[in-house]
Amino acid sequence: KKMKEQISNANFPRDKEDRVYHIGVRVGDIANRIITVGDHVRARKIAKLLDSEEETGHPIFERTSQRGFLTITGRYKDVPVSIMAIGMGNPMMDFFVRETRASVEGTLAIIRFGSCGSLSQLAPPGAVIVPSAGYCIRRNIDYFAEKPIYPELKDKPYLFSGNFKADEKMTDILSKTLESALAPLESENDVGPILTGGLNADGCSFYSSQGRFDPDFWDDNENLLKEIVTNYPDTLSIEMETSMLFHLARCAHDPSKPIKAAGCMQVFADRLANTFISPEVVSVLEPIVGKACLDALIQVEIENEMPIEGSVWE
Ligand code: R1P
Ligand code: URA
Repeated sequence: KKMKEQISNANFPRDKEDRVYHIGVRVGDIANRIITVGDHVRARKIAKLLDSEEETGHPIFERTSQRGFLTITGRYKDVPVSIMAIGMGNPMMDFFVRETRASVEGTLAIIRFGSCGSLSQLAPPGAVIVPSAGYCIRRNIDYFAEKPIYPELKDKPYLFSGNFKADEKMTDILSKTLESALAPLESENDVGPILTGGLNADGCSFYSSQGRFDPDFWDDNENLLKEIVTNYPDTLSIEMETSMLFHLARCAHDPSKPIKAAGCMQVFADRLANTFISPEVVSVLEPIVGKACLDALIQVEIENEMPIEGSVWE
């Protein structure tokens, strides 16, 4: 039987070859410019747009970790980029951002390309939202506990965080790139519009903390969508990772290693009209948005991009 590899350093675990524990990569495997998505299928579709190995003379790096993180690194229009699928939710975003930060030198420019629910009539399924900031809505499990350790936390079933900003310049580049990519399609397909500048909410669940009703559980979330509008009337989108990305970008405090982050989400669920996007619209929209994300990503100014060497590039 194959022995599991020895891991060193319980504080920030890595294997013998220096790969971080959950995403399974090491320095040289990830580019400074990254597109992150939830699902592997979307990541692989975007990866088809990378320059081919024949064109570049460099292999495209690909690794799926035991924990399901997928990293694909290559070049797009000659610029090194990575496409990373991370799964769902704030904890996965935390694994991705921290372990990626530990595996790349210099500035990180990260664009999240996700899907979301819409809380605005201006953003039906097929629209794309480019938020300028985001906050988190967390289920307050103390509200549901018989004996909370802190009784003062017992009165609210859901807690709202403050706002965290996206990188302004990156958001502007992304928005413009999306506008010009989608404009030719908007009249004939159910795609668009692009909405830039509202707020994104990350729920800690797809269900209770996004105001979905589930008869099998005690959730006390009947007023949650109204509370969102009261607390943050500019909210356009609700999903599960983008605000966490903005939050962690703010908390990356080494000035020589900043994280610049922006996000765009295709609207899958209209939470006001209770409708969902069709697969046909996704198949038109997703490749266009994916390409626009790559085109935006390579325009971002990066002061200290890693030299193109290391395991991926040899
Ligand atoms: C839920 O269906 C998932 O879809 C959204 C949410 O944030 C959550 O991860 O994004 P992705 O399509 O990128 O996964
Ligand atoms: N992703 C979410 O998290 N929520 C939605 O409603 C749709 C996609």
